[in-house]
Amino acid sequence: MSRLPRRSVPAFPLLVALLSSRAPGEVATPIVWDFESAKLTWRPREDTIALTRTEGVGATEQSKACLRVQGKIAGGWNYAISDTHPLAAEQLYRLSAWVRIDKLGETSAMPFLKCEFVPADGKGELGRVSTETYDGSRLGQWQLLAAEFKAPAGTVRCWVALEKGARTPMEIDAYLDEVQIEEIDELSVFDKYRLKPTPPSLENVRGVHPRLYLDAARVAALQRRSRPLTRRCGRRSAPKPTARRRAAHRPIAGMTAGVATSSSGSVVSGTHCHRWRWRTC
Ligand SMILES: [Ca+2]
Repeated sequence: MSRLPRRSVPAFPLLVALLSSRAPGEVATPIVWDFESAKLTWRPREDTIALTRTEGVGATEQSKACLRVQGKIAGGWNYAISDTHPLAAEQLYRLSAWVRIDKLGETSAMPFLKCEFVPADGKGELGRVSTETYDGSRLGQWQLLAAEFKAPAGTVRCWVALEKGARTPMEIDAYLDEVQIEEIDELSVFDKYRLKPTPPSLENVRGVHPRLYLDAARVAALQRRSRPLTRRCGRRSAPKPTARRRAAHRPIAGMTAGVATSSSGSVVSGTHCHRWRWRTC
């Protein structure tokens, strides 16, 4: 009779890990719902919504078919949802989809796509990420909706949905095409706000905390600028420090002595907040 090993190794997780491992530099195959195949893997959230694979209508030149989403729905968050697919935790992805909305109910919100993250046991919530909403000023036009994200820790699978935007009754007649989730190396959102080129004045202070700009001379200059405003309000000096005002202008928690800025951007010096000059006027 053979003896069992002291510590048995779970075979299924090991098999999944081996199958999902990729060579360095190898790009994962994107998850694509292009609706070119007759097999439909999406389903409506309620029976009052009809999903129809429609040929001859496509968002791109290569597309020969797409998914029509049509009907009224009484509740829930989604018009239609996809099947689930594997997704790697803590990997960067880009979700994109072409959407064309021909008709919306008068009280219907602008739809968008979302990706829902699923844990290994399928229970609980890991969260979700949404694309921007469809631009209602361009009804009847194909629009590319997208979102970039990092799959949260614990993510094993995901599914995608065409979202209503609220749980109230809504009506829609729309088309969906080329829905895709692809791996990316970095989030492009940071490039959107990056100055090209960076002005020399900012380059000189790269890595310096903004609060360090506030030296005594800078604070004095800001104080001088605030005085004319108090005079215009007919108040030349600080209001009498009533108990209510003292409570409202108590030192900000965590502030150290010296000069700093509050979370709202007000200039703070020592233990006195100069925000009262604006608020009392
Ligand atoms: Ca297509």
